[in-house]
Amino acid sequence: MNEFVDRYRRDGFVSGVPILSTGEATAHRRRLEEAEAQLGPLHYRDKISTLLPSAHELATHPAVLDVVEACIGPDILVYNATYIIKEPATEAHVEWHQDLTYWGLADDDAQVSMWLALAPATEESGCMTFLPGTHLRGKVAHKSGGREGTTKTNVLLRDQRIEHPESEHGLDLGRATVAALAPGEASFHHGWTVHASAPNRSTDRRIGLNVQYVAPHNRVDDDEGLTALLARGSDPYEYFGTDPVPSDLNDAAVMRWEKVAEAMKAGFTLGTDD
Ligand SMILES: O=C(O)CCC(=O)C(=O)O
Repeated sequence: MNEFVDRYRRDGFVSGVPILSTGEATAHRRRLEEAEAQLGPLHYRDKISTLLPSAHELATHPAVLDVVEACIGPDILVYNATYIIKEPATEAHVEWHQDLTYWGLADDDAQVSMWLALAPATEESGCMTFLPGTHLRGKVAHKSGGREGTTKTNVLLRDQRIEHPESEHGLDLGRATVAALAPGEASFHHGWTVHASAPNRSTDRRIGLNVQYVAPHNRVDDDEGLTALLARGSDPYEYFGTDPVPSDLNDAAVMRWEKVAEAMKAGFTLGTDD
């Protein structure tokens, strides 16, 4: 554990952390794909761990929470969870960015993002690539939108990106580290760590569950209506409302999820590019 956390603190990310066996990862993939058959596409849908028991189990998995605890302390809230899925041979990719740009959090270090592979995440299938040490630099100016007339292939909601990372921002892409993950392995990254991912050129889907954790003392500016789930420890602050725990997958559960996800989206509109 210490070795993982030392790497996290030094580089702003750690990858290849074993969480599930291959068989367990395959079983969770199957459960996701059954849910997709019932509900339609589930790529990049906020708060999915409030709807699907499989996502909830993974977001609160003890082996995940042990790493999260070592990064942000013993009190842990699940703030958001989304599957990020790249279909085979598609152009979907993620441009260089920092997660925290748009979050408006009070304590930048009291958060961490986990990405758990449920299918092979390789260089070919478009795994994540990180720029080590960039978490220490703080915010780099982003652009969002503003590319009229082109089909949006950047997965990120607002097409946000760090444009011209080397010439304008002095980032050294030669130091980029490819973080391949076998099914069942996870990476953890700090919200200021600059990262990206390329399109999936493989013949399989690339599927990851991305979960964002915050410590309860952390809060989002103007956090009216935001919710989270206490996964470990205690929350004496109660800045966040309480997320539901998933049970049966029925119409009422879907409606409840949609409402919670809507409130989450409102929180994400706070930040600015610069
Ligand atoms: O799934 C990907 O390729 C990118 C994910 C990402 O940007 C993140 O987890 O912050």
